Amino acid sequence: MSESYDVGTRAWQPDATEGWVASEVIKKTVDGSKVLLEFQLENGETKTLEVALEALQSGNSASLPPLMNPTMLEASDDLTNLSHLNEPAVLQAIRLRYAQKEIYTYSGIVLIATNPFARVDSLYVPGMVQVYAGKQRATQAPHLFAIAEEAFMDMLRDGKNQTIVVSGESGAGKTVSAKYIMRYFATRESPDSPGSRVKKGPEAMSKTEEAILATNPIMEAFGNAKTTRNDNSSRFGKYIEIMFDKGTNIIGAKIRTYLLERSRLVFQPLKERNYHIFYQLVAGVSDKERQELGLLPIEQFEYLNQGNTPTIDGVDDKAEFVATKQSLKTIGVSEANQAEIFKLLAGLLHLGNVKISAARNDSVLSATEPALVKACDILGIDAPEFAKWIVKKQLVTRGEKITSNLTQAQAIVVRDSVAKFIYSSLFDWLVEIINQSLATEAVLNKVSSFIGVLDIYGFEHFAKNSFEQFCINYANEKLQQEFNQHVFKLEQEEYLREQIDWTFIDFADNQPCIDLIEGKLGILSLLDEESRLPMGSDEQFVTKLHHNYAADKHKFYKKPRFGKSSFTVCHYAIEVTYESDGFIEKNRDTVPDEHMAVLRASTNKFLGAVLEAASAVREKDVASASSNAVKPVAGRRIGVAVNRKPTLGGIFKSSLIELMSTINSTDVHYIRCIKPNEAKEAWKFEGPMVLSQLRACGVLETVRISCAGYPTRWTYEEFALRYYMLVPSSQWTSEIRQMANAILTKALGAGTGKGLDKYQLGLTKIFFRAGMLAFLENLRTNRLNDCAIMIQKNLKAKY
Ligand code: AD9
Ligand code: MG
Repeated sequence: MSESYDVGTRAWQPDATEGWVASEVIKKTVDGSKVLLEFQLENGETKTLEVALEALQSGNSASLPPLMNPTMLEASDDLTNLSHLNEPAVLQAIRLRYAQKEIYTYSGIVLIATNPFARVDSLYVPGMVQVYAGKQRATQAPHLFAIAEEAFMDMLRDGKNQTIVVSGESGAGKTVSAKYIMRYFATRESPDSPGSRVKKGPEAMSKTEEAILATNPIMEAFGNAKTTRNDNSSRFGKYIEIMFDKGTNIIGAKIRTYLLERSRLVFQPLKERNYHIFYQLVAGVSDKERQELGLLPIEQFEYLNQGNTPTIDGVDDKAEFVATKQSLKTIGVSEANQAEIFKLLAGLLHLGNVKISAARNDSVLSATEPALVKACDILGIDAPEFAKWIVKKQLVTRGEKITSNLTQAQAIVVRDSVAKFIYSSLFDWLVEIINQSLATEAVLNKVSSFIGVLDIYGFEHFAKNSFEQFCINYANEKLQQEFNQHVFKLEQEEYLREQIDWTFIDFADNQPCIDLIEGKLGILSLLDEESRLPMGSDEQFVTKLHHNYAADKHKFYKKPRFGKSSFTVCHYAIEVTYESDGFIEKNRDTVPDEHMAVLRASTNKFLGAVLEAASAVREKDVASASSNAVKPVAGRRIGVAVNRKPTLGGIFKSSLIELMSTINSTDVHYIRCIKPNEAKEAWKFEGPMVLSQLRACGVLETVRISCAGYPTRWTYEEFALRYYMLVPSSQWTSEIRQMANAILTKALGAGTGKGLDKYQLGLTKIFFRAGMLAFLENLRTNRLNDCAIMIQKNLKAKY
């Protein structure tokens, strides 16, 4: 067997730059109980390895290099077909396929999509929808259309709602994939409609389908921005339900969004930008509007120039503005309302330019400061009152009002908090408008089932990780748990159905890590507690965390060796250390009451409507947040002025719980997007980077799960047809099971007691352990070679 590492055996050696490098055994020397293996590496190096004979025989040595697959399997379009299911083999399959410009590969039920960073037009031409419509997944090359089709067919067959979860790190291709999926549904003809399965072109789409597709440019203009990792990075999570009626016509859609990055509005790191819409606005308005809104060049707006990159290569903000306006029109936002939106945006830009000066420890802001006047004018708010509450704060203690001065830095924080609040309200309002237009009462009454597409930020691990990464990684823990349970359930259900002998195995459940974050005494609950103290601070928060979980009190928590202000969570993908700096402020996410009063008194009716819609959305969130509320910990003293406003962490938690319950009530399909290189270069594949993503998105974990079970399965017929030559022709029979048994006995020693740990006989299929397929293939190749030699000999003897 190849596990004995005989000469010629191919195996993987670790490599710092490539991840792994191929090698072959060129010499094997047995010396008593020791074996010396000599490898020739593909990169020209050689390597020797000494192992115990016993370890080699049992295959139980961690030091043995992982085996390579037979060449015919190496670039398999489904990883679960690989016989040796180890990390390097998985990586090799994806790498080889990518080199052949095949960006899609299955890993069982999961579709892995490796970003080409180049247009692959042939993959998405309208005719491609035809190729996948109405076909079984296994009959076509891997594609996201196949996953979309499968969801569609499942919905049709079972009448059940479906979800397609698209995940991956920033720039991996989630949003592009999600858009292609939406387009697939919009351009696929419903089965009971006459004519071809694919509509002729965009003109054949219904108004509703057009409107659904129009939500993409809108959401991207307001929620996407250039970051260093992606020129069009989504700064929010999105779940869109595409609604179908009984006849499987698309009749509407509903969008839910998660945690828009608020800080970007007021701060952008170097080489990054604010939300696209601002640059579109400045580039695209008419001269008249520019005059009215007092729009300055981008360089002169504080909120737009911090990243020092006003433009994006290959993007024409002016043209994009036209497209955004067109899309707004398509979903029913009138030009008058559009003008109101742009006015608000201009107001925010002026707000960012308000100069607050310092006088000793206090801040100073005159009600006649030009940018302030302009901003207040546009927003319809009272300038003196607004200016006052930017430089002062009011505390109410025992019925008494005490006003104190803010420092310059504090005043800027307050100014920015108002701007962030207005922008996130505008974003919520937009989502609400989209939903009002696409999920009307009439639609909701008619909807029979939906397919949800989740485009949500993947696991994040940077040099510095903050509150946003904490929330994002928390979301990924929840999704990972759902994924693991799903994969396990499916796997074990098949074993049950086939009635094979199987003890249910455990998997690395991440529930304890989720408990650490969202549990009764979890990190979010301690964060809320600290956020509600008037004097709550980031340092105190971390001290409490250390006190509660450090020193081995919690398996998934660590106190970092250096720095008092950080804490480490052991996530399923990797350990992440979070800097507590800003956690409290971001979690509170509040605007001072005095400012709320000023805003509510605005004469700008549109602003009033935006705030109202946003507060309705918030109230809904709060209602569900308090039903999952983090209750104050009994016996703990909570500060005097306990503030019961919902926190961002609390709202995020309840929206996640709601999302998970939606997803759990649907059938789930998975697409894992992989970013193959950091530089966003076309067709470049960096092994270590891909490996770490495969690990983070759970592909390697599922591979591990498969290895623990019986990953290869053949029907009796498939098996007999492929391997009949392994038994003498005297044993050949058309009785398929008997035939299969004969082969198994001959090849794998069934009946000798050794068989069971290699395979099991199910009702309709034979289940093989990992490695068995490669072994059988080897036997088959040898047998065929022998035959060929024999035939040649016979021929020679004859002639
Ligand atoms: V983020 O978490 O929102 O920052 P995404 O959404 O995962 O990220 P996105 O879909 O925006 O990434 O893709 C990034 C870029 O990769 C795109 O702008 C395209 O230039 C490129 N891309 C992604 N998928 C494909 C594809 N299937 N074909 C060609 C692609 N290019
Ligand atoms: Mg995206």
